Amino acid sequence: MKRSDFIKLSAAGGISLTLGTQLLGCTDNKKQKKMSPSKPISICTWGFVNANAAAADALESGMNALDAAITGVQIEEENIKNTTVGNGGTPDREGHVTLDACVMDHNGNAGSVVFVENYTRVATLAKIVMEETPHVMLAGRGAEDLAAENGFKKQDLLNENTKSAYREWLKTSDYKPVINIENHDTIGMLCMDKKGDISGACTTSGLAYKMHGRVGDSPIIGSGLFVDNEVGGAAATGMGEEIMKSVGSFLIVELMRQGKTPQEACEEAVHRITKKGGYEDFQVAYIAINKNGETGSYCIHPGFAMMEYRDGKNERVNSKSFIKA
Ligand code: SD4
Repeated sequence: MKRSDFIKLSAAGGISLTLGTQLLGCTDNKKQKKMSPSKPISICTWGFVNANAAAADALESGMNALDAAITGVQIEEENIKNTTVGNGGTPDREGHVTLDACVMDHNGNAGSVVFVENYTRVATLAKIVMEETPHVMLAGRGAEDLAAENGFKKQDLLNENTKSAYREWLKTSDYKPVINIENHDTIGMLCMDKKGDISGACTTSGLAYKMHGRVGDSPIIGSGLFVDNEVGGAAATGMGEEIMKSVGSFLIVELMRQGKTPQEACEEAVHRITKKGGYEDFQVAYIAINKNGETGSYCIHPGFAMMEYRDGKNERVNSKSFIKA
């Protein structure tokens, strides 16, 4: 059996790798905090079992944290059923699918692309911006030119499903963010490799039926993703406007630097948003990992979960929420 099949199976509850009392399936954050640090580790937003398994597989075979995170999120970029990322992304109000992504490595290097049409592997493109240009962020046409120069396949990202959903939406053109359904399926991933280095990636098509040209938090270093290898990393999903206004991922890493656990830091970052009020209609969720391998996650509304891989187990961890279920 290939290791990746094994990791997926393990996540599905078919095989238990570790000794002790931990069973497969859902765990809560408290239990996670008690786990002794072990490497490698991979966490990601929502229940992306295959993406996290792909990252875990890569990490276990010795890949560095950045490439493992990109390998993981690429599963969702290629997943036609994910209507918030890559290939299956929902269009904006004008019918254009526009993608955003960023990456950050253990040396503090960062790359980002925004408003990219017709190319799907945007986390990889963000890495190219980071490694092969003197810049951190490229937008629109410039990013697309870079993709073409690097042999990316040009494709129409609007497929039959998203096209017909868009036609349906046009009948009312009603715009209201919906909590926890598929217009919130952005993948942010944080990996700690065998050396203990932390890196991350975040990729999205943004909010469904957003205004043409709108860019959210996901490709913004410090908002959708932030990594400081001395401290840890954080990633976000949900209403980008709120995450950007509080620079959520950077905030979480700085709170961890001051001594908060990943769980405490995620909670504080959510509270910075909820204390302003008006959060009834939108979701924000964070995940974080620190240098000791402790993890945490927190969200406004119930229903968010992260995937966590360590010790051969790929588990769904239901997140605590500010509003109780
Ligand atoms: C955005 N944060 O563009 C993204 C949306 C999201 O799951 O997370 N969707 O605002």
